[in-house]
Amino acid sequence: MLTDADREWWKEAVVYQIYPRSFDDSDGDGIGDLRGIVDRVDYLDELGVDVVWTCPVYESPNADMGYDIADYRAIADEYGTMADWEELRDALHARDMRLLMDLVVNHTSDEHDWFQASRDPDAGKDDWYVWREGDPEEPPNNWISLFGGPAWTWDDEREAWYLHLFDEKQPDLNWDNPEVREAIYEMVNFWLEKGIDGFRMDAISCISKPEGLPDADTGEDWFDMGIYFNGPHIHEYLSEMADRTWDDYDAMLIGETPGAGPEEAQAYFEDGIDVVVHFDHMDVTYGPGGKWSPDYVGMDALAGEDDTTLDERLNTMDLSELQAAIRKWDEGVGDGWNSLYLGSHDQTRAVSRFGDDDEYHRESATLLATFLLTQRATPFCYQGDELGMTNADWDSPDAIRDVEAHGQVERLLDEHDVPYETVAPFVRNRSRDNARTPMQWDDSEHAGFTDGDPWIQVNDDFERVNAAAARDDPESIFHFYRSLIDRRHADDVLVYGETDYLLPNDDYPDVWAHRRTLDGDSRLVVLNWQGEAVAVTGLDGLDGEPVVANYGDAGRAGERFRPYEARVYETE
Ligand code: TEU
Repeated sequence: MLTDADREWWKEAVVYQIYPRSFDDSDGDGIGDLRGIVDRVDYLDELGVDVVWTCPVYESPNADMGYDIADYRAIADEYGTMADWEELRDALHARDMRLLMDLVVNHTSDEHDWFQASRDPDAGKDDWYVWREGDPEEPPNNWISLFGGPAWTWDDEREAWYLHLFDEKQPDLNWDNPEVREAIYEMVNFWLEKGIDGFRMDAISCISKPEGLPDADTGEDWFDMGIYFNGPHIHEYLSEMADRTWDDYDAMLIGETPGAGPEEAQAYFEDGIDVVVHFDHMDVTYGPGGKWSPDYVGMDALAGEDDTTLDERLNTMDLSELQAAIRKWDEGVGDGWNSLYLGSHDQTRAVSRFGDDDEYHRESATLLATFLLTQRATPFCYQGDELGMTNADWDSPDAIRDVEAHGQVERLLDEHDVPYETVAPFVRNRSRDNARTPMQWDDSEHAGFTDGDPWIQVNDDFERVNAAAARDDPESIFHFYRSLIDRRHADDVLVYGETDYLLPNDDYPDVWAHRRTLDGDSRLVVLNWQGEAVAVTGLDGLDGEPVVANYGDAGRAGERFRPYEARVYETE
């Protein structure tokens, strides 16, 4: 029985993620900004989302596009002013939406005052980062940065190594130092007092480092989970932070917790984190070698195959693996709560990856919407996914903006003696830049994103895929999202119901079906996740009229499902 005590606003919310740099540019410098978001608040309201999470807009040299923060309390000039931020907060609050921002505290920029002071052993901050003395030719251990290359950089000024799990311009803070923690709590309280409604805690599982910084197990799988994540003091520090900061507020805390499984997540929930963000369902399209390994497709194939075949091969997915990942978290979440996303600023475009962005663009994008919005997890919609934005072409390495893609492409070209064109299809299906091309507002120049030169290329398909066209077309992906968001808001079964996983099975490897049940009421969700029609027999409840369907005609009943057909039924 669902009681009021079970309810939480952040469980019932739909989150919309904004990458400010690429959302809307109000002043013609080619970079999206806060005023641009203010101008689009009505769009967000029309879509019906409840929470807006913006990626970093703090002062930053942008080595990692704002995830390298130089001043936590200042808005970068290119994004506007603190007054603009306050206006955005007020505009959202006036429409009953909440505003979250990234809290990036595993590392700062190397240009942050704290790091600059830390380079000088006499400036009183020598222990604020993870420094090691030693031989300038030999890093303190074998750790590798998540962006490729060693995780250590030698600093000539201090004559010591500093650790960076990400880019060399993102030195890791030393959380073992109480002064560092204190400074972070003060900064968090600064934003809470300003009326922020919560945080998405970036790479939060990385903040506590293992005692003695032992070598990682760099066998074939260099990404040694045990070493990088969930360190020995993580829960001590997080519960201390909760106690000193957000425990006094009704804030939503989203923990980005790479390397944590559902069991580990229980401890994060106890620390006061409301929802966790995991990556298991993202891994299903990567192949055994991981995101940036071309091995399972093969370098020769990359050079030889046509683009469409390559796009398919690089996004091959076993639906049962996807279900296993979702199910593992749904069944393992315990008293906690999951989030669910299909796209983010760190991923390629959902419809290109999990759907068919060509022949079945609308059908597969709306199938993905149905998947996203009918699970027991707070759904996150990434900007542009509600329009079915697609992966772009990256014909020249000069078009690449992302530090990860640059690093990994350099490594690939080094390791395999091939020209850039060979790896370009791989970039198209892996680079985070795909999610960062400008939001497509209309079919005017630069997709209506800017009057200037966009900081990153606009996707070629903007004349077809854009918000103005989508708002005009009642059958659009946008309106499908909008009405499904409405439905979720009105239906406790879709938010709180328990899930039974029905398909895929051996007979239907490409059909997804699940049933949500709450207090005797249930919803059946069936998704034909393939470009072929299929007759699905043996599922109870397909005879009636679906309450959600992505094919608008009378044929949307019974056992026959057309390519990427998605339906939801109310069943007993
Ligand atoms: O990402 C943390 C993280 O685990 C990344 O390695 C992520 O898996 C990777 O981007 C996938 O390719 C967060 C932010 O979301 C990301 O944008 C930042 O670059 C990173 O932290 C460093 O702050």
